[in-house]
Amino acid sequence: QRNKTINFITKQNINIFFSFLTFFLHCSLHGRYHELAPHLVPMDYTNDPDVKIPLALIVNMPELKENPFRNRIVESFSEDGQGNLSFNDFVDMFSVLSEMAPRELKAIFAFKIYDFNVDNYICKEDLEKTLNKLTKEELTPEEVNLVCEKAIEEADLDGDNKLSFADFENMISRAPDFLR
Ligand SMILES: [Ca+2]
Ligand SMILES: [Ca+2]
Repeated sequence: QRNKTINFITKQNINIFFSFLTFFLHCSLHGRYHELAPHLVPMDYTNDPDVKIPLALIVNMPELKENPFRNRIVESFSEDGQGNLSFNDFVDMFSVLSEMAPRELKAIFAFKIYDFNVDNYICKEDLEKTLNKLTKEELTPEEVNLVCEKAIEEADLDGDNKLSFADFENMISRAPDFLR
């Protein structure tokens, strides 16, 4: 019996299993995508229609509704940069937000989310916005200022006073829970 089980777990079978898993994930996500905007999203996706759902509808999903970064999250996955999500963008977003996503991928999107002014750096203003969202503006401006200055000082490896992706990776490697 045991040998039979081991024989069944061949590489090919594992690949088939994952294609099925991906297929089912796509089907269930397509259902969710359709529900968000039944008037925009057709049920039939065989011809890959050029459909996008606006940010305002996506941020109301239960997974995002309570998240202080919901707008930034959706904007980061929006290929057109306006916050509209195609079905592919939508699938990408769910894949990265899932527990199973690789750490590196989560880091890339976390960086995009915190880079509010989209200049590929996290500067002090970006960090201030981040902190204000996380603390629901419970800190005084002086406290926010101090925390952000300190965080940049700690993580800024090349001393240009802002965080590149390399600096950012350095920062989160020292705080293993950060990406959650
Ligand atoms: Ca920035
Ligand atoms: Ca730097």
